[in-house]
Amino acid sequence: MEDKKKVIFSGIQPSGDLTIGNYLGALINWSALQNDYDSYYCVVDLHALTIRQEPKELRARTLKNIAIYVASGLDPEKNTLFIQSHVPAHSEAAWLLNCFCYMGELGRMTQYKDKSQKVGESVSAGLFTYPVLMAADILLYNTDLVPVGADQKQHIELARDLAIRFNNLYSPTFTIPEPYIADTGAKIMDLQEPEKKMSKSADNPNAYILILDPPEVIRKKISRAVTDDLGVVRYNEAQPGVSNLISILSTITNKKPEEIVKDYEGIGYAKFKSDVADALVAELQPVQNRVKELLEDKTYMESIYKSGAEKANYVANKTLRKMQKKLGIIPR
Ligand code: ATP
Ligand code: LTN
Repeated sequence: MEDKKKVIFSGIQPSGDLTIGNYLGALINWSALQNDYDSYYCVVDLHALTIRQEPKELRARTLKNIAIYVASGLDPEKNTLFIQSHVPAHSEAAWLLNCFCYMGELGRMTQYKDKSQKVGESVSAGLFTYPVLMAADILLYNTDLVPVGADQKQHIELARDLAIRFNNLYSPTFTIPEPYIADTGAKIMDLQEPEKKMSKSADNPNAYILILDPPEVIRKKISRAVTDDLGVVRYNEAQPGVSNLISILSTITNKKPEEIVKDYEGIGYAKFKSDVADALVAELQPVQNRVKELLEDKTYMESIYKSGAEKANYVANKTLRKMQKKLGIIPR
């Protein structure tokens, strides 16, 4: 019997090593959902190409990310884990959707505005149409829910708008996806400039902690994290650095920020920071050990992403054929 579980789709770009922002804002939420949904999790290598990549590093990181997905708790038997470029329907559907997306819509995307500012003159057309490829990723699987960090909400709105536009112009083709944004850990901030989101492509390595950072590096980065001179552990806008460390601890321990604030009444930043570092190390060490084991087992890794791609291709091609048929493209 076909089960009627709702469909989840999400992805992370292999554009840099994954940070605790990716882990606490995305991966642990994904694992919590795996028994109740039909889930597709993708390493979006084509999205990473919107910024220049070193081919050797892109290859290594794509595999490392699959290993991190599994090590963070995603069971390859329960979830479809695959590499975006292994499912050509994503590129084909993105072209079709490009023909329905307005320049104005893409120009309003804040991620594009931020990233294109950084790149300057040499900003690629790929970076501009990035959200259309993302819409294709999502819509091909009849996705109901897209678990992402808060920064991705605008892209999902666009995927919804494109789906509605296509459905109205032709006939119902796509499920309209909803963003799924967890309350805690939804946005982990940069450790040096806590007004900014922690990002794997930041220039200063002290700004982020990588999932695979060794314990001593994690401790050093937390001890150097920017705080303030108020000296009290409180969760509020006036103390973005401290509040970010509270969010991190809160997500790992499943305690509410207010409880943590209470726990640290009268206790200084040094002890607080060292507890945050200990919690992170304890959380990440088993993940790191498992990643190492997985990367040594090439055959198993290959079996994961190949069987994932097989299933994904089947579902994605069905949707792509529907789109093509409605648009007047002659079947192959
Ligand atoms: P980049 O720095 O290359 O733009 P990124 O680190 O923001 O990338 P993405 O690949 O864009 O990572 O995002 C993957 C997922 O991780 C998304 O769901 C995103 O919202 C989430 N995510 C990334 N950074 C954070 C963060 N600091 N806090 C919470 N979630 C995050
Ligand atoms: N743009 C996303 C990564 C991404 C994605 C997706 C997320 C690409 N395709 C489809 C969810 C669904 C980001 O997090 N930067």
